[in-house]
Amino acid sequence: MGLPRWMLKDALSDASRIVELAIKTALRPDGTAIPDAMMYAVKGGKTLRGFLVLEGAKLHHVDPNVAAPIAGAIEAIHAYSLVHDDLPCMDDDALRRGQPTVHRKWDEATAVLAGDALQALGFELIMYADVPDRQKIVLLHMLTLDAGARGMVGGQAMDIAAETAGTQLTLEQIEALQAKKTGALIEWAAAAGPRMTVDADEMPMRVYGRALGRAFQIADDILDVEGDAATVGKAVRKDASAGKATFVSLLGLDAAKRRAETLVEAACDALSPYGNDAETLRDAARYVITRDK
Ligand code: GRG
Repeated sequence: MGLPRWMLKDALSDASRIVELAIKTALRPDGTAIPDAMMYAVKGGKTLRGFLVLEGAKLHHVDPNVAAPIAGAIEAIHAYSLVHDDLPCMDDDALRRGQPTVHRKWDEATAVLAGDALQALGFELIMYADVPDRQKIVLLHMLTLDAGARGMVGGQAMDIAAETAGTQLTLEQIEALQAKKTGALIEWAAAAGPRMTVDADEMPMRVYGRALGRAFQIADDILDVEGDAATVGKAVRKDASAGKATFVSLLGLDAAKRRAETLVEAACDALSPYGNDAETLRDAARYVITRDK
């Protein structure tokens, strides 16, 4: 079942090209390192979130040129989160996407500022999308919630608090943390397509995005155990060495894999109102748990 793998690969590399162009177009050289550091931080990822925006838009008959700034927006916010997550005061990582992290290539101040500017750019890019004003406000409002203290930042803060708490999190607590830290942006990206149009039902894509986000995070935990740093493009075995509770440490590898598979089935089922038109999104869900980086 499913489409040939090259079709998904092509869709992901198209998404990278579209996202990079949308971001490059909005940047202006200013004699500082910030625009270059921002562009550097955007490049080299899988562009899963940008792809979800573009594919969701296609499913709702929204022109890719209209969706491009919105795909750029979510990847700019995602890139900012990675730049800040890699800082010495957070995860202190030297490698991201197989390249030196922004604070290693430039310096900490540049990484903080490039991350700040990428976050602002995410909101700016939504303003450029040629969608009805009401839809723009919904997209912006939901992004403030999903990226901020009630979403990704809140999840990151819970994660940091858990590291120093002395007691390990339960499975339910890990799920709640991850729903914010990783899940919120993925769900936003999946819901963006229907939100660009006036009367589409956003629920199927939200349910898909929520299940996909949960599967994605379990796959990330599995990659931390089974992955190879050169392929993953960042340090691995970090969870175990930090003594961190994850799906893998609490459930074991096999049960974690089964859980991820069940979530992928749920994600695919949520797309049934779209029939065969959603096959690329179903492939993306399967890819999320079989990826090696
Ligand atoms: C610093 C505010 C702030 C938030 C950081 C998302 C996040 C919150 C931290 C990243 C830590 C991490 C590795 C989380 C696991 C899931 C995740 C977001 C992985 C990276 O996403 P991919 O695999 O990355 O889509 P690419 O490089 O492909 O874009």
